[in-house]
Amino acid sequence: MLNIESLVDVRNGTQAKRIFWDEEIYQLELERIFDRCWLFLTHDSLIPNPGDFTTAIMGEDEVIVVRQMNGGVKAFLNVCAHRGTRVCSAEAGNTRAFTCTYHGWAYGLDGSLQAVPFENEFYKGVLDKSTHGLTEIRAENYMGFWYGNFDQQAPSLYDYLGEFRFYLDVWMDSTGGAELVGPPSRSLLKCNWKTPAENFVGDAYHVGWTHAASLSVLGGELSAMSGNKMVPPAGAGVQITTRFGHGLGILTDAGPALLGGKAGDMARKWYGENRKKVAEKMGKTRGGYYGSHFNSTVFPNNSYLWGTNTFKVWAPRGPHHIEVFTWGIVEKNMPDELKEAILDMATRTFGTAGMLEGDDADNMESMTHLNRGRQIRKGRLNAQMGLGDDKVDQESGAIIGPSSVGETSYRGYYRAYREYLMAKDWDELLNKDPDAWKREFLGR
Ligand code: UNU
Ligand code: FES
Ligand code: FE
Repeated sequence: MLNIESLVDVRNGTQAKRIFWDEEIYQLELERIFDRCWLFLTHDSLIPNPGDFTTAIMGEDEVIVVRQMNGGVKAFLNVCAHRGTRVCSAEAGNTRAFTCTYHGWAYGLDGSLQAVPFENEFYKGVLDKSTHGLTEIRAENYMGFWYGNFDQQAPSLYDYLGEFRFYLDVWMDSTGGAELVGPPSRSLLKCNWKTPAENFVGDAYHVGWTHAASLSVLGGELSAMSGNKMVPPAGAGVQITTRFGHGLGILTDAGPALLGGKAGDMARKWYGENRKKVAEKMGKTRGGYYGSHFNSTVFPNNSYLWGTNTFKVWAPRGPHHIEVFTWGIVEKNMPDELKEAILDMATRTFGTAGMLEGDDADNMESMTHLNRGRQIRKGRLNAQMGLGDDKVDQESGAIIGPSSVGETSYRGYYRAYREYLMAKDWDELLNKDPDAWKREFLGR
């Protein structure tokens, strides 16, 4: 029998290696994490007009996200109510209807079943069109970033993000908004979905080593870390974790992280000019975070790097494979020339064929597939760096690890992971003292 409790030791900062391998654990994750958490769909900027749609993946379920005539956004399972064929086989586009390729049933933008070929001639009144629309999914947005949720009991997206909004606002709301640039590049990796999710939530430790070669040729603020020749100043950053598992690491002032030359100067100028305004709008702490490098994961499988400006979904494809979706991030009001330079850098670093994406992939594949071995699979993973130094941040309400390099947000991610896997529903997750997670995390 699966002992869920023992998969994560919260106090001691360790996890069972089996979480990267076992089919049984994977199925439980689909049920208790992907069926109940908010999962990223798209951004307003990618479906601006009525009829604009994009497809997305929630867990292993394919969905359609579509802009309504009234400006709203709806999401549906991408499956025909007749014999179960995909109703939208384009990745994105603009349409007046979704027409199934098999027999031609046609659905409106609102998901209602509008037309059935030869309905009168062959169905003769037996088909109730009103109950054969597309299955609608809860969809909500924060700052134009749309997420979907299969669970009616789940808290609002706003509450699910919770303390994490304090940090998201630094780039989503600082200078007039952020937007994603698509279409996303897509690729397949041979790794468990949590290996990149945990890396992005908390790992500044690997940067100088895993990415040594890339950093040495790219330029930008992080290049000095190449080959671990420089100790990253501990005071120049923090790590953050929150109640529902979202977390980030901040490398202060490392904004145009991998952008060398004139483009780097342009980015530095942009961050420099805006920092004071951000401090006035959001306070001194967040003014200080503006123009930094954020590595971050929104629980469970949506990560982003702000400063290297890539936004990701790690879509699970079974326990040992994922499909990666990568968008570019820009601030809306940046000059076009800067946007272009940033997107070019994002593609070259963390795009599908990006240099740093490739560096990371080798680690993620080995940390997954080594667990084929029964002896290796019995072992545990260590995330103890900075254990004992974490504390509650009074301003944001999150837990903060006071160092640029550490594993606070790894520990927080897996504390939440264990809680989701153990809870039978959202009622159980929410019916708790809102500070209980902090006591569990800090062990006091
Ligand atoms: O590779 C990363 N996840 C990363 C890159 C983290 C921090 C800074 C740059
Ligand atoms: Fe970190 Fe080996 S040094 S996984
Ligand atoms: Fe990396």
